[in-house]
Amino acid sequence: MSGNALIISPQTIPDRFVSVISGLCRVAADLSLTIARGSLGQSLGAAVGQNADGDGQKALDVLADEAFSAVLKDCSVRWYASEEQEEVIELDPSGTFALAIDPLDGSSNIDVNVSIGTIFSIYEAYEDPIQSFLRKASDQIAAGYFIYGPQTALVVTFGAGVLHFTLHPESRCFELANSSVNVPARSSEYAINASNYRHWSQPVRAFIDDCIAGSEGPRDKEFNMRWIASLVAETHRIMSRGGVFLYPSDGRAGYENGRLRMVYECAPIAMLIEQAGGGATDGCDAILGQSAASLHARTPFVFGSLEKVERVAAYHDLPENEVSALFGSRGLFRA
Ligand code: AFP
Repeated sequence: MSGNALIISPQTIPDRFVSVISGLCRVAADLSLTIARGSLGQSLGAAVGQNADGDGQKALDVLADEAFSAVLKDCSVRWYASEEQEEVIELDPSGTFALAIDPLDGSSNIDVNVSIGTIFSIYEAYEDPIQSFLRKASDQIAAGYFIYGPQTALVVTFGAGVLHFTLHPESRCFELANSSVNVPARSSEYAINASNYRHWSQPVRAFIDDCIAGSEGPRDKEFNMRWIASLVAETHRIMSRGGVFLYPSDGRAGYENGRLRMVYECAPIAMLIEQAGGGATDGCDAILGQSAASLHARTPFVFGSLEKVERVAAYHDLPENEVSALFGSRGLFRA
């Protein structure tokens, strides 16, 4: 664990969050070194079991969860909800925060040197542990992610815009890189796991069909596609150059509500994206207006440049005959 060196400029963080953000940064700075050592250290991508929901757990998932929960005991966090823990854990009975976390997102990329991340969400703690998290996503008082890539960075919001910090490789401090991150309004990039095409609903297929049709279809312009399979890396790209990300519900067993988790993946990303001027929905309705039915509940997730997210919702409003039509006869979006 890093010493007590200054890890982030306290004047850039609202006073009440300095302790919890500094604690998160200390663990993230150490994780970035552990990840950078790759196979020179312990086997980070080794399968070590399953989490509460039956998802495969990698060594780094468990290591990250243990490191964050240990540090957050001293950061005014009363309730700790993690993708790697079945139930909510009480860390500090006198704490004021309820913190939800995906300690290590993108596990399938650990062994192939692709960017991975940590996602966190902070609420005021209620007396009741589970109700502290099963509430409107708009109740969040802070949200952020760490991305462990060519740079290690923290992107965080406290409800008044989005801040971007970069971990300085020599000083090991997170230094402010951008005090006002905004999602570019215009982009020609979409992100979706296209191998699931046959499982998607018709509106999602129609939206992607029209992107693929490019300048020969109703969108009348060319598009590019990306899929990294690390939500944090997709988010960081969209924060930087716009675009739209889709992980819709699909016909596969267990994917009726998509793959991504409401409490510790979609709600925090939605807060960040909306604070940066973008949009975040379940395909139709804003994520921030919704609450999870259970701690590990999944939700379909569409986020990015506002105009793109609104267009995806519009495809869901198309009449059946239009959304099923080949792009040439799609009424709403004829060029
Ligand atoms: P893992 O952490 O299990 O690798 O899942 C990562 C993730 O939750 C999210 O970060 C990706 O966007 C998404 O799953 C990738 O899902 P597919 O593997 O189905 O493309």
